[in-house]
Amino acid sequence: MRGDGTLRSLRIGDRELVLEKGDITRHKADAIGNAANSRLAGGGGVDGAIHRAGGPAIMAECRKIGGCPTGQAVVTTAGNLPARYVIHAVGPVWRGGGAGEDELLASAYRSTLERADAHGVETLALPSISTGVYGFPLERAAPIALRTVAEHLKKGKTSLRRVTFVLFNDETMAAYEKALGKLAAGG
Ligand code: AR6
Repeated sequence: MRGDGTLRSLRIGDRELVLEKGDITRHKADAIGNAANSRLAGGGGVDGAIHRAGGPAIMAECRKIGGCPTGQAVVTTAGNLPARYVIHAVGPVWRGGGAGEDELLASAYRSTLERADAHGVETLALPSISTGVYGFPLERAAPIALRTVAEHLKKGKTSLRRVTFVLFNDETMAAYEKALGKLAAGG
């Protein structure tokens, strides 16, 4: 814990939850998460960056799969990226908070973690789902994201050894550091 109550990594048994600032397309992990849309049609933000860096093989598989409901995730190849898989999660569009957004966001992360386990993934990188184009408030999304991953890492049966949130800008990094500090303090 730092003096201001923020934190960059948390050990959970022999597993680890880490925060890092950067571009997820450059991150080396067995799998990286994507913040996709339910048509798996590509778009802007991290989704656009992943398809640009990974090449057309990812979209070819997305087309075959056809779509993914909000709160769920699907797995494709990672194409030219330095990962084996991309796990495309569909977070909720923010509609003011009364439309089940919190639970849908937690569900998108849970589904991603379950898919990772199903593929024997040991190291997973995740973006901050829904907090860009989809408008989910960062201060509300960060504790949900971290709590959901921490709960999963506490489970006896998971292949995951390290989950790293790769956060694109200072604002996002600060919100997650604050939320991780609170989580570690039991909040
Ligand atoms: N690495 C890591 N994080 C990134 C990167 C990157 N290269 N690029 C952006 N981010 P967003 P959403 C951050 O908008 O809100 C797309 O069009 C960004 O700063 O990518 O779930 C999809 O096709 C933010 O913190 O995803 C959907 O239609 C976070 O990634 C829609 O946007 C998520 O922002 C999904 O919206």
